[in-house]
Amino acid sequence: MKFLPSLLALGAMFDASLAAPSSSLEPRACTTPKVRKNWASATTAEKSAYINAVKCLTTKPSKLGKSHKLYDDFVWVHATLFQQIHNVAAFLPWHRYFLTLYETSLRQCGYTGNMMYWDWVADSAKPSKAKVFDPTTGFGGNGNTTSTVWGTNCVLTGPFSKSSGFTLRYWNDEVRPHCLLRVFEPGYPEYNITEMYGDNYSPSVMAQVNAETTFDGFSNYLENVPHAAVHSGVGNLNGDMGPQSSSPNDPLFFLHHTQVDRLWYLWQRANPGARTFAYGGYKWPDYTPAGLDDLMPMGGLGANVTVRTMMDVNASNLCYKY
Ligand SMILES: *[C@@H]1O[C@H](CO)[C@@H](O)[C@H](O)[C@H]1NC(C)=O
Ligand SMILES: *[C@@H]1O[C@H](CO)[C@@H](O)[C@H](O)[C@H]1NC(C)=O
Ligand SMILES: *[C@@H]1O[C@H](CO)[C@@H](O)[C@H](O)[C@H]1NC(C)=O
Ligand SMILES: *[C@@H]1O[C@H](CO)[C@@H](O)[C@H](O)[C@H]1NC(C)=O
Ligand SMILES: [Cu+2]
Repeated sequence: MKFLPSLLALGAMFDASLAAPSSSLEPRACTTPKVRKNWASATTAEKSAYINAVKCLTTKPSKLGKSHKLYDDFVWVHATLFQQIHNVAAFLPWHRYFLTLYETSLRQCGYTGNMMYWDWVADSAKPSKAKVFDPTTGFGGNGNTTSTVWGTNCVLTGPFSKSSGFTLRYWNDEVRPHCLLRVFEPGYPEYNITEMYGDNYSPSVMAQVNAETTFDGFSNYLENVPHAAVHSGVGNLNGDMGPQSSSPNDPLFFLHHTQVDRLWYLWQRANPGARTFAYGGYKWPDYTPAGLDDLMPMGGLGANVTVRTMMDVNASNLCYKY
């Protein structure tokens, strides 16, 4: 293998010759980060622009060349990669990347705003009253909970209601067309179960999550307690937001995950020197230690990128703030 060093040297020279001195090839600095807003404080016009762009995704062709719409690409990729991206170190950076690809698709549908988040910590005492569930300016409310048969709990109000004609193609990774399904957890005070499991994402729980000082500790706590409780609280077993690999079926998924991303960002910013590139835990499929140079698969929705590229939201490829 004597030839290796010289080949590597040649490669380096070749790279140097490609890097033209023109400053136009330099990545642009992130001088004006895009601001991701709280849904609850967005204007009615901003909310309707966002919702119209989501509906537009359901009319555009698949980027994966599949016989479903662009919206379904996001559901499909999340469902098929599910085990690779949950309960592993890449949970937070993978979903950060997924959100940016979704935001790019919304912009291709004419949306000029940024992703918005649902601050469920603020709404944890009475989640069902959250503005995201508003029947006219939000994502509609609960499903019809008359029956417990799968497929009957259709959302009755708002832009994604059954009567709006909004339909979804997948349930987990199977083709099972259905209306948008939600089954809010009603809460059972006698069993200490709060409405939509809100006590799992209260300010006091979030204070405990934020007190974690390692990436691994923070990520696992955030994923398994507040993040999981919001999924179950909105969807339960028969709703799209429940513990389903197809949970991006519910357009609220993306506001939920923008909040998860924001909580990570706030944790990073609480100690940027130590935490911006703090990463650790285990990776799929062998559960060996994870690292910043691990590649994250995106199922063809975007290039496979390293974890490192998703750590700093102030880098030119992300360039946003909360
Ligand atoms: C973000 O990047 C810009 C340009 O590189 C820099 O001026 C600014 O200080 C950075 N902000 C933070 C919060 O790191
Ligand atoms: C709710 O579901 C029940 C049973 O599936 C059905 O009979 C009823 O018409 C539904 N209600 C509405 C408002 O769609
Ligand atoms: C509910 O919580 C209270 C206070 O923590 C506790 O005393 C009670 O035993 C709990 N009830 C049930 C059914 O778990
Ligand atoms: C991305 O990674 C997956 C495996 O994780 C691989 O099958 C696929 O070919 C890669 N795609 C690209 C464009 O490199
Ligand atoms: Cu997920």
